[in-house]
Amino acid sequence: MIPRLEHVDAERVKRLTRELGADLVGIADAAVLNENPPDPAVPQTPERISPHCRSVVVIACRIPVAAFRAKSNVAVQYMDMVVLRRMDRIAHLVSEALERAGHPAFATAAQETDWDYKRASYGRLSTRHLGVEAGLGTLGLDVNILTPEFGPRVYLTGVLTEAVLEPDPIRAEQVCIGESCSRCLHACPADAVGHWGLRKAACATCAQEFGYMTATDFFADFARRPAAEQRTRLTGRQLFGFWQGLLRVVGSFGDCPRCLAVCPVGADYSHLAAPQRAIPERTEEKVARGRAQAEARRRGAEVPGLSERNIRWVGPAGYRGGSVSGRKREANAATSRRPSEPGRR
Ligand code: B12
Ligand code: SF4
Ligand code: SF4
Repeated sequence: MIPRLEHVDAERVKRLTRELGADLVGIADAAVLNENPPDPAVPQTPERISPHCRSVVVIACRIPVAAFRAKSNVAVQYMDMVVLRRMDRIAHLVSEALERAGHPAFATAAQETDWDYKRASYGRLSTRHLGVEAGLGTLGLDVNILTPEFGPRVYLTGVLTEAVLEPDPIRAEQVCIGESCSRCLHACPADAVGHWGLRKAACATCAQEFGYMTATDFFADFARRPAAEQRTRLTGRQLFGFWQGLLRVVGSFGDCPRCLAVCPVGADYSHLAAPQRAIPERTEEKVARGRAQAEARRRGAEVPGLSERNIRWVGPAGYRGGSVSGRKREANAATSRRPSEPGRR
């Protein structure tokens, strides 16, 4: 059943969105999003999708914390898909309610990328940046959006509407603890986490095991093989992976949970502090790199990820850790820092 909105204002729209099951919701002003594209060379802006959009209702749904306590990544991989479907449904219902109340609205595609946007490496909107602009969190060292409630363990989408809704303020404080934590860097199996940046192709080898690049590589190789070898490959693990991906999307993205699992930010981390304390992927070299990055930050060295433009989404006021959630984060960080000392894994 489509829910009804008698009057349309920001508070009512947010209340309805929460009632429909969103864990977090905020409003971003479309004009501000148009003025601040994440990458100006390929502007992911509402006006590029619809010139009539005035506001974006930004919705975040958390990934159940139990999945990160499981023995393998399979639980997170499946939950990712379930959460994304639920989130799309909430966004659709919100857009229907707005439209029936007289304000045209539609939900954006949360996971698709566009071939014309940096050769399919960008979505039409960057939903992380939507989240930051709607005041839900800030980008972390690993460029995930971190929220005080659930850290990075959320997926996000947006409802583009012609309704003029009061926007939420962007956060000036950095939610990420920063270089002194570096747990995402230590845990990354692909060693893709940079200094407020990410090597995406490296990440994709783990996060998209049966993704687009794996599929094109497989078929390019397949075409070169003699018939007997082709027959063997038809019964191999990779084709099975692509089949599962087509069937349930599982495996084509959202495969690697490590930077999400180990991040100590978020009230939900209390369930993860013990099982995620030790980081098996941690190496002395990664720890040293994290320390060098912390030192560079202290010196005020130039860090591209903290450029004048990018700092907007990282939190220009820096990490303060003074809020209630901040104190919790600091306590968690203290727990998590202990095992990072070499020899104490
Ligand atoms: C494509 C994509 C990927 C691909 C990219 C593939 C490729 N080869 O390019 C890869 C495989 C990297 C990927 C991985 C993951 N993804 Co992904 N992905 C997306 C998607 C669909 C589009 C991203 C996009 O448009 N980005 C836009 C650009 C401008 O943003 P950006 O690349 O982050 O760049 C900005 C900064 O990060 C910074 N920056 C980026 N790189 C660098 C490098 C340097 C050196 C510097 C200085 C700065 C810098 O500059 C930009 C301006 O601020 C989004 C959904 C969406 N529509 O937004 C999900 C999304 C970002 N992914 C998500 C998730 C959860 C993941 C994974 C955890 C995997 C998983 N388990 O699902 C990992 C996380 C990796 C990480 N630490 O960031 C969530 C993020 C949720 C969150 N809490 O942040 C999103 C938002 C999906 C969703 N709908 O919720 N993803
Ligand atoms: S998703 Fe995995 S491979 Fe990608 S940055 Fe996070 S930990 Fe690294
Ligand atoms: S693990 Fe630590 S450094 Fe990485 S994003 Fe989370 S708080 Fe920031």
